[in-house]
Amino acid sequence: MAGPDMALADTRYGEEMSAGKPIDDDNPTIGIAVKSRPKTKKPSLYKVLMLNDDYTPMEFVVQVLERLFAMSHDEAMRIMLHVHQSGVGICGVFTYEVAETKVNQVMEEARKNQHPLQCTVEKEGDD
Ligand code: TYC
Repeated sequence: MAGPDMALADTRYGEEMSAGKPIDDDNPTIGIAVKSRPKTKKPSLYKVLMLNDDYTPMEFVVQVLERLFAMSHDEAMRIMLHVHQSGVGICGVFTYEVAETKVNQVMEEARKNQHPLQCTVEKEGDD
C-alpha cells in the first residue's frame, strides 16, 4: 500500500472550510499528526524436513535435533522416531534464510561425520 507513514489531519473548520473557500497553501493552517496503519507484511514460512535413511545412527540424528533445533532430548527422540518410522518429519518452521541456514548446518554436520542424512526446505502451505 502506498502513502505516507504520517498524515496531517485537516483541522480547518468554520469559515474557511464551511464556506467552501479554496485552501490557500501559502497560508499555514493547524495540523495534527496522526498515525496511519503501519504497512507490514508477514514473511512466508518454510518447513525444514528431515528424511529417513538406513545408515545414519539414531543417536546422531537426536544430537543434531538437540543442538541445531534447540530441542529437548525427549522432543528430539520423538521427532527422530517419527522420521525413522514414517520417512520424513518436520524439524521446525522458519523464515527462508533461517530455514536454509539450518539445512546447510545439518548437511554439513552429516557430511563431516560421513552420514547420508538428508534435510530439505519446503514452503509452508505447499502440500
Ligand atoms: N533409520 C535410521 C536407523 O535406523 C535412523 C534415522 C532416523 C536416520 C532419522 C535418519 O532422519 C533420520 N539408524
